[in-house]
Amino acid sequence: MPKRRRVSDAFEDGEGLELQQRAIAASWEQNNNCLGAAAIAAGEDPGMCMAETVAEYRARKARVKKLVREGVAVSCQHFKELARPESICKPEHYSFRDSQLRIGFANLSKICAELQSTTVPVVSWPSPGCLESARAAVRQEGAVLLQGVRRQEKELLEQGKKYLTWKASQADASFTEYVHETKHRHHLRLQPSENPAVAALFDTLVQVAAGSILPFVSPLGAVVEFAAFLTNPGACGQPFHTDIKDSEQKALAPIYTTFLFLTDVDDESHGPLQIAPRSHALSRVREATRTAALILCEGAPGREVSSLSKWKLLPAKSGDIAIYDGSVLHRGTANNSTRTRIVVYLSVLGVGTVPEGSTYAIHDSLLTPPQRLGKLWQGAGKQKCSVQLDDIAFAVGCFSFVSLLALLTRWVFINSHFATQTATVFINNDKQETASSMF
Ligand SMILES: O=C(O)CCC(=O)C(=O)O
Repeated sequence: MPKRRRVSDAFEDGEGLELQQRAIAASWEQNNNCLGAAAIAAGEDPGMCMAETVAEYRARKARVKKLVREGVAVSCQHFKELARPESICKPEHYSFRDSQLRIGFANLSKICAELQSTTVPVVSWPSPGCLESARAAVRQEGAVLLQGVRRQEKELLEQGKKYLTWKASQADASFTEYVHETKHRHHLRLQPSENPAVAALFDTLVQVAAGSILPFVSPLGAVVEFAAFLTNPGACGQPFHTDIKDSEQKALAPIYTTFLFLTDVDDESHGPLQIAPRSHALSRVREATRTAALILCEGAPGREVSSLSKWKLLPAKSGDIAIYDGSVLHRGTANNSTRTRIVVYLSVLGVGTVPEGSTYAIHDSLLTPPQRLGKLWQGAGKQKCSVQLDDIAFAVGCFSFVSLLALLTRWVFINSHFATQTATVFINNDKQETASSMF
């Protein structure tokens, strides 16, 4: 009789990992304290599902949002200066302006055709000017895939993968977060102190985020998400969505997510991340692009449309990193393979009014006090950071500039973690309109 494998045996080899993932997926379906338990029992899609009760979930979300609003959000009032042409640091704001709601049919067909052949830029790392290219891609297209950026760190990637697999097998309410298309997916809040590999992954993500998107969020940009996604075999594709809601509010702080792959995503069956280029809030063609994207999805944002496979970030090897703007349309696609896709990610919120909609998948300990990118980068592993010297000078410059500004004003309270709280004013004077959400 063949030996029955136990979940705890599963770390030994690749097959074990796969077996374990299947076991996790099965137990997740049957045993968690799930809002959709009745739906599951009836064999239906559970919809919103998590390992905590509704009351616990609401209380935790209220707490996290309060901490983000009061602890992380920073007034732009004193950083107006940063927007001056001579300044080295120009933090961005979302602006849901767009004049393109009446696009006209001919134009729309043209945009659809163009969009179908558009891909998310891929930047090889290292390569001359890779940082500038990455920033330009995020600004113009809403996302970038950095190929090669951390592929050398094989041991860390392997340790991270094993630890997260183990953690998923113990999923409970204290670290399980909501995720779209829950079935066969895990979304786990992390904290650096829980495991050395998680701490090292946090540092890696901080270094890459600081090296690339710091100019968009300023050194005051704060970590508002640090979590992992495990997408098991059998997971369905998510609908296209944005991580933040459209808003009439002015000077909304942007969110950027740095997404590190711990497993290879070689082809479409492995559940790649898919992103609609130019659909982010800072895109000049946002509304037209979103309309076109919906048309191209044949009216169903979760539908698999072969002509849009160019939007899938492929291939992504373990150690590659995607960076995307939280306002861009994106989704996790179906995992039709036998391989679990494992990703760890960090999201950073810039300065301005806190946007609604983000899951804010973060452990409380990272919000008390808030972890600011400038300070984190100054501390952890700056010496290891593979960014160019001018970026170091840039960040240090920004940091000193902001510090000086902060010291000169009575309004700003500095504590040892560089936390500030004041009223909200905005930097850019762009007219802002609400654009209705398509998806
Ligand atoms: O798993 C992915 O590729 C994307 C996940 C995502 O966007 C989400 O769950 O909100």
